[in-house]
Amino acid sequence: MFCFQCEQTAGCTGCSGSRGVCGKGQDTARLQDELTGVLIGIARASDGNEVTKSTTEIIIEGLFATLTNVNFDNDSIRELIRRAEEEKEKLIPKCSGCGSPCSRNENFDMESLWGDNEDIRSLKSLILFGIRGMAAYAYHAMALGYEDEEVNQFFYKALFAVGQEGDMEYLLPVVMETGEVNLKCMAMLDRANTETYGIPAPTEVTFAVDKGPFIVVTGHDLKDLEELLRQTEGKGINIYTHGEMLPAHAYPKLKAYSHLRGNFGTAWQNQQKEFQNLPGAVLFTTNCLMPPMDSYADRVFTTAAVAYPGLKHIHAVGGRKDFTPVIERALELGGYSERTEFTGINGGKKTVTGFGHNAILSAADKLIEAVNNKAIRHFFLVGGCDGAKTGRNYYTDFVKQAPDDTVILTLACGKYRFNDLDLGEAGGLPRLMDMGQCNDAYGAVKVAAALAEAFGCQVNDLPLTMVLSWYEQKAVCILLTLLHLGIRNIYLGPSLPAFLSENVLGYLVENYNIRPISSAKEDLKRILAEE
Ligand code: SF4
Ligand code: SF3
Repeated sequence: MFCFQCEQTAGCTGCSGSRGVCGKGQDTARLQDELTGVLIGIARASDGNEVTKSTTEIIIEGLFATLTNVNFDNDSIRELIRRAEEEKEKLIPKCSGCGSPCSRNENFDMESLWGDNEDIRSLKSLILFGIRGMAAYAYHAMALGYEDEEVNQFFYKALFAVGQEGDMEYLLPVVMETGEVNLKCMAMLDRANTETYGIPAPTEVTFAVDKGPFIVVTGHDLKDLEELLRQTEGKGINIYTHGEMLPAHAYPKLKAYSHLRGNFGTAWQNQQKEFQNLPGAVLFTTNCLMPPMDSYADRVFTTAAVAYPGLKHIHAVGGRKDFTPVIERALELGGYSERTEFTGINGGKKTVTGFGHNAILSAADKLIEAVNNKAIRHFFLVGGCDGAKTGRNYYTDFVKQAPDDTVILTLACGKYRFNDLDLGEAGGLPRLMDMGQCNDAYGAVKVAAALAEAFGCQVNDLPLTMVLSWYEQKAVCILLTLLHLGIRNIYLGPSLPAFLSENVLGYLVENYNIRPISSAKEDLKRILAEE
């Protein structure tokens, strides 16, 4: 196997041998490559042939399934391969009986990509990993009935490019277009979430678990959470968010369920510790799933693109999901016998979420005034993924050491490093504002654009610095979106992606001044000195 798509890749170069650092086995990695190869085959076969809704669905599902920490289950990947082959066959029925094959519609062999010239491999990886992340967002929007033809068409274009012989001149524009289209995709998901569940508003969320049966829901899919809330109503079961599901508390239509009680646990990499002997059931709607330990595997359920051998999967039948097995397991386990307090990483008992772009921009006047009268000196967007590697305490240190006249905007699961801290206020505004999930990077872009307009400058001239942490492929598409918008001086950590070749990294540094993080103290000093 060869895989280097995530930040924890072995030796900062690539996972090989029998198992990746994430626990993905070589057989699974090979099947994921095979699936990607068929998806490229579909993109090739779509040239001149009309695709249907089901063709695009398998592309989106197939890409999502290959994201880090989503699908470890060979049988379900084989089923995706079967469905993908079937869709391809529908596009090119004549080819199956052809006596002189031209290889134009063949599946792609991913080995040829992994063994390619390192710059080509790097650019193609940026495209492929970027669309894997984007597919996750398109999938959530699709679940709520939202689609965008331009986004859908781009999946074919990008997959085609990955399978195509091409130089930097051909591939670089596709890399940048991935960022551009991902912005549209995140905007679509923002519309889907807010039109379905209302505009998020700042909401306090506690880390305690009440007495009695409960279910912990993790991942990014609000539709699955809503369905579970509906099915557990009046059953004496409480629901707790976990990981990236935390911002769900801020949506009016989800908050309206009184049994959506609080948040359990922190970011994904702590799950093996936090779920030990948990007296409740856990539902994974997306990444990040870690191989479950025996002490809790019998209470973990997966749905949608997530799968792991031996874990019970909740399938959609006729567009509906029946969560009865999860509910029954939660009732069997019974929960804690009394209210049990937990804390965040820094000992805090609660957090506040729900500072989406609407909430922040509704306080725009206050914010502008605070900047003008120097009550707020600088904004930091400290956002992105969390992860297991040491060195990520940089982000906690950074937030703790940021001066009192600075404001921290945050999003995604990396915020668990500091979201239980009480940072007080600056200019009458909270100094720490949680904008939501990783896809709410769209909101951060909107806020930055609105501030630039208000101050009559470019986003790069604002007193705003992005300090990002990456782990998986959603962070890749978000980074590409920021680059597409021309945002410079991004601080990126905890380490740089293994799939950036020296030349490609050189290009990004030269054109966007991407900077690897150093120490919180040094970086803060440098950023504030450059103001
Ligand atoms: Fe390794 Fe990450 Fe790939 Fe898993 S997803 S095999 S940890 S590079
Ligand atoms: Fe986290 Fe896995 Fe990326 Fe949506 S849940 S941000 S790592």
